[in-house]
Parts: sequence; structure tokens; C-alpha cells
Amino acid sequence: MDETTLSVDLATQELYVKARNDGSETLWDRKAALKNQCGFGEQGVCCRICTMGPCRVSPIPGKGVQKGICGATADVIASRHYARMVAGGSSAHSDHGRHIAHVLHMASRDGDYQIRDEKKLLNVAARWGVATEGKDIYQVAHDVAEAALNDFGKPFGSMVIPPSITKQRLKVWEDNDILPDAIDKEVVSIMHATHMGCTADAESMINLSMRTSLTDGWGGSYIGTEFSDIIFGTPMPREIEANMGVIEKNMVNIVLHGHEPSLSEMIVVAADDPELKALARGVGAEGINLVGICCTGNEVAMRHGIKIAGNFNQQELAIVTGAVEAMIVDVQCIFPSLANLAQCYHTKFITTSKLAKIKDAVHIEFDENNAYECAKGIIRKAVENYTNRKHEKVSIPTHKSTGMIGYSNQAIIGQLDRVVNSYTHKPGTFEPLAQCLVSGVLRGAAGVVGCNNPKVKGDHSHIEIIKKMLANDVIVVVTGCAAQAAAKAGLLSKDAVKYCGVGLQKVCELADIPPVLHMGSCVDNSRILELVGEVAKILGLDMSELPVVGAAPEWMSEKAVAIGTYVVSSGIDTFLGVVPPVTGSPEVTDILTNRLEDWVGAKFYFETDPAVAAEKMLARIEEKRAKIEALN
Ligand code: SF4
Ligand code: MSK
Repeated sequence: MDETTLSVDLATQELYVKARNDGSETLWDRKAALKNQCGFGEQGVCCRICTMGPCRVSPIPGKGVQKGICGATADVIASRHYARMVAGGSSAHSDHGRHIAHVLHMASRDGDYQIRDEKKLLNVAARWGVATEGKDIYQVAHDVAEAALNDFGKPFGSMVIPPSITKQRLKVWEDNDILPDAIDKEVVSIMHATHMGCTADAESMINLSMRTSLTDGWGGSYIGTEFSDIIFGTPMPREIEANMGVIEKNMVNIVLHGHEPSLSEMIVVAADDPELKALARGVGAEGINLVGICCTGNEVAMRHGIKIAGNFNQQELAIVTGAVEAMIVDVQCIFPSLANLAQCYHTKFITTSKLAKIKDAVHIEFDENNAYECAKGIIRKAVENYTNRKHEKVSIPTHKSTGMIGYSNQAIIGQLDRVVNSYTHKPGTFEPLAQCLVSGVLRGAAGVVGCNNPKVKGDHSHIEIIKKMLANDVIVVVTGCAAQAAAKAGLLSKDAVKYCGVGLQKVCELADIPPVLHMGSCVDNSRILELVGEVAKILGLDMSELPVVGAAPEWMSEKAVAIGTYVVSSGIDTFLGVVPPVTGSPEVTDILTNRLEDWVGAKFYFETDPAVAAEKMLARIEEKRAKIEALN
């Protein structure tokens, strides 16, 4: 395989060649071995929901088998599959949020987890109806955590919706009957509705999917983000380095991979323990070097400046450097292949969650009740492994970039306050940003998010789309693996203004920001919802009336389907660079890419060519500017 076709990232290309020379298998080799992937699966027309099946029906109307044994059509089968993807994605994010709520519940003044953002806690308490007057801050934390945990499965009423939502959007949700009940209830209801013999109507199925997706974006993910900020601190701008060059030859390298910050935060704290530092020196290393992959990488980079080794496509390649003593994982986006790959080198592949045990991995269950000692024990294993390093197998690419990250909404407001004298606006708000959109200095904003996928040349679509936005005065916010692609390409650097149109350049200079703002991990897409909602409220518009678009150019996970669905349901057009498995159903395709606009004022676009996607994104932004320009 020609490595230059796999990714635009030079470190990735270099390490793919090394893996091949080492006889190590990677995702691209396994993809090639699959040859042609199943066309029925790819178009969403294979059903195995009951054991009368599996039933594969024709993706072409009127030609071939049109119905499964029970009579389900391609529309029914594809819509059910879509709904189950949304439920899978929402459950992952929401379980993440629940877990962080439990961590907040165990926070204590003398414990391993403490309160780092009291102001945010007090704000959040008001939303959950928790009285704060005269209460100890830790009592407030426990009460807030309990209120949130109870909301996951409450028997009556709607989910607590964060105040950033516009009243117009709430009405859209009510009118479409997608205002969700409890988080857990909606996920369970999707599993019920997709059971054999239930929903057999594509419109109804997509409607239920939207309802469930909202429990993710405005529920579980929102809780995950806010409660993480409360416990671990709200991110503020800082410089980091990104790409495989951050792995250090003479240090004990530990890669943190996965999603939830409760473990990785403790690893960061424990890695500073003098006992472990001395142990590292004792085995001949210069120290302990923590680096991150995927969203755990984003979490610790945002809050501690931990360097980013890479994104989703690079998880195997970090081990292929031969210089990783341990890869520590929690949940989500973790290749099972890592266990065997680690054995080809000296790396200890350590799983820590009972939800993500992997055969042949070293499993050390992380216990939050004994978090610090547990983290120390895991790091000790990594340090002791340094002496097993096979030096003849070590080759670390030198590629790395620097960039700014940590743009929580509080951080963005802080930057906007710097331009308080340049515009007439209230400090401490998003008003300068709203005014830049109204005046047209910024034509719009784009959220570029999501994964890598070997169906797409790695990072290429992310970078191509981002650059096109910048050139057209569209400010970009990024999360997840897209954010890491941007970091590696130097797009998070303030120097990236060289790619921008004059309007965006001016805004970046005044606010002292890069044109691409790293807002965090996948659950932190909730920050983007909050930002869009707040700007819309300032302008008295609905979120669907802003010149704002979303894109997931290289997505792969069910979580991305949930994200796309809640983003569209929130009124923001979403461009998918990998076509979701629904095209075997003309009706589902039509609903997602057309009819949704009548329902919620936004829709999906399926576009695999990033250049064409970027053109369409810009056209849609210009189309949506009509409403905002009337405010001028
Ligand atoms: Fe086949 Fe219907 Fe069973 Fe699906 S639910 S496997 S279409 S019989
Ligand atoms: S980690 S969900 S590959 S963005 Fe959040 Fe990256 Fe996608 Fe996982």
C-alpha cells in the first residue's frame, strides 16, 4: 500500500512504513484484507433484529427482494438501524456524563477529587434547582450530582434543558414532539421501538431518533462537560504540541487514550509524585512523559497542556514507535487490536474499565474511591517496563506542531472582552462575536468535529474544509479527532491567520485568538451548542437562523451519528463526509437530507468530496445570512 494515500499526516505515513517493516498489522491492512465491504450493510438494508432473519433487501426500489420475512421494507430496516446507532452513541456519551456525575458526588475537600470551579458549580446548581445559600460548597456539589443522577431515569416530566437553548428552539422541539423525557428512558425507548414488530414507519423512527439524540447533546454530554469543568477546572487557553514527535526517546512514555477524564486526571497528578519520578530515574529514564490520543488526549491537553500524540488513526502507530511503555485506556474508540500489537513491542496495554475489557490486555480496574493510589500503581507498571524497551525497535518521527487549545466558552468570552473597546457591547458576553456575524466581518461559523475513518484519506478532509472556511472569513471551532488533525496541521496556531480572509484576520488579531478554536473532546460539542444558543439569544433569533454549519468529514462512530442528529435537531446543518448506512432507503435519505429542514430548520448533507462539501457549507452560510443581515 502506498502510505501517501492513507493519510496526509507525515508521521502517520512514516510509522505505517515502520509497522510494515516490523511485520505489525494496522487498520489499513485489515481494511485491505476485508476487500469489498458489504454493500447491503453499507446501505443499511440488512436486518438481523430477529432470528427469522437476517434479511437483506434490495436497495433499489422495485428490483429484487423488497421486504424482509416480517414485511419490513428497506425504509423500515434502514431507519431502525439509524435509530439504534443514535441510541448507541447517546448511551456512550450519557454514560460518560453519569460517570462524571458520580465522581462529582464523591468529591470532598480532603479526597482525590475536589471542586476546581466553584463559580460554575453555583451556576449549574441553579439550573438543577439546588439551594446554595449557607451551604458548604461540597454539599452543593453532592446535591447537584444527585439531582443530575436522578434526572437520568426520572419517571415523569422532561429532561432538564440547559438555559442556553432559545425559546424558539424549545417550541420547535415541542411542536415536533422531540422534547426528550429522561435520558435513560429515551435510549431504552429506542431499543423498544426498534424491536421486531414495533415502529415500521421511517418518519416516526427518525423522529424518535432526534428525541433520543437530544438527551445526548443537551443532556449526557452537557453534564459530562460541565461537571468535568467543575471537578477538574474549566479549560483556559494554553499552548501545546501535537503529533508523534511528542514521544520522547529517553523518557518513560505513557499514552492516555479513551474518553473519560476521571482516570487520566489522576494519572496526570500521580505522574508528578516524587516517588514515581525517582523510580523513573532509577530505571535510567529522564522522567515520565504523558501524551494523549483521541478525546482523553483532548481532555488532559485542554486542562494541563499534556501533549497530543495523535488522533484516532494513530492509536496503533503510537505503539509502533517502540517507545511507549504503557498505553492506558478507559472507554470508547479503543481498537481491540492494540492488545496483540502491544505484544509485538514491549508496551503494556492496560485497560481500566469494566465496560471496556479487552482480551490479552493487562486489566487494572480503576477504582475512583482509591483513585490516586490506583493511578500510581498503573504508572509504576509503566515505569518498571522501561527496562524492557527493545531499542532496536525504536523509531520516533520528529513531526510535531504547536498550537493553542483550551477554548471553553468562558475562555472565549475572556478573549472577546479584550475587544470591548472596539465594539459597543457588554463585557462578559458573546456580543462581540454576535456583532461580527451581523456586520459580516465574519461571514459565519463552522464546527468541524469527529473522527478519522480509513474510508477517507486521514485528516485530509478535516484540513481541506477548515482551510476553505478560514479563507472565506468563517471562524472554525473544533473538537475530538478533528481538533487533533487541526493541531497537527498547525491550524491551531495564531500563525494560521495566514490562511484567513481579511475579516477573520482582523477578529483574530483583536481578540488574540487563532482562527480555529479547539473546544475540547466529543462530549464538549455541548460547548458548541451553548455558544450557538447564547449568540442566537443575543440576536433574538433561533439557532437555525444563524449562519452556522457543522461538519463531520471523517466520522466513524455511533456517537457521531448521535452528535449529527442532535446538531441538526438544534437547527444547525450538518455535513457528513462519510455517507451513513441509510442510502438503501430512499425515504430515510430524503428525510435526513431534505424533509428535516421543514421539521427543525436544518438538515444533513452527505458529501464525500471535501472541496465540494466546503463549497456547499459556504453557500448554506450565505443563504442563512439573510435573516441576520436584516438586523443591520
Ligand atoms: Fe427479517 Fe423482519 Fe426479523 Fe428484520 S425483523 S430480521 S426484516 S424478519
Ligand atoms: S475520540 S468518537 S474517534 S472524534 Fe472522541 Fe475521535 Fe471520533 Fe472517537
